[in-house]
Amino acid sequence: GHQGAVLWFTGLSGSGKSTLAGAVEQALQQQRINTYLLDGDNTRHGLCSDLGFTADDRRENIRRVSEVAALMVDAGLVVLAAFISPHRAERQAARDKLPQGRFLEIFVDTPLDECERRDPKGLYRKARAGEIRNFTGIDAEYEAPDAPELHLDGRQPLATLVDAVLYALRQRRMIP
Ligand code: GGZ
Repeated sequence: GHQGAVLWFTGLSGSGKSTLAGAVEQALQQQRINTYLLDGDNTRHGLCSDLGFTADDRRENIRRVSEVAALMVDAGLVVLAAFISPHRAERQAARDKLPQGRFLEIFVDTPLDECERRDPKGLYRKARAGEIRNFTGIDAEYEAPDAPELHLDGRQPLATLVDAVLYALRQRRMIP
């Protein structure tokens, strides 16, 4: 059987990383692979409910979720983690918590103007209006990955993106 691993999706709000992670999870489950999807929706209400969006809070957010991800990998799960995770140092720290080759960094690279055009929750509009502070891409930094295992153009169709992730996993023998 397969071993656990972390698929770490990073990108701007609205880049499509959670949607992609969810679609990849479905494909893995169809292959009977045990998975868990971690994202802001299931961590920021509980484990990280005391944290906001300052740079320090984001660092602590990513530190906690990466510790949880490492525990889940110990349990044999393929963890799909979809967080903006705007700082290189915390993504590197998440990687360093896992055995070699068990961490796949996936940069869902959707340009800011496209994310803003999508604006599914109206957050970019609020950030531009000054109603939300520290918004990634507007008045908070996003450090793009230098050397992700996978650098995807987030404007491609979802099915194309899913196939690219599955191909990378097979190539690395992370899945059969
Ligand atoms: C960025 C924010 C902010 C600010 C609320 N900046 O598109 P969404 O709504 O559903 O996903 C975003 C989510 C980001 O949480 P993460 O835990 O992934 O962030 S980090 O990794 O940086 O800790 C967005 C919403 O929360 N959101 N305020 N100021 N995104």
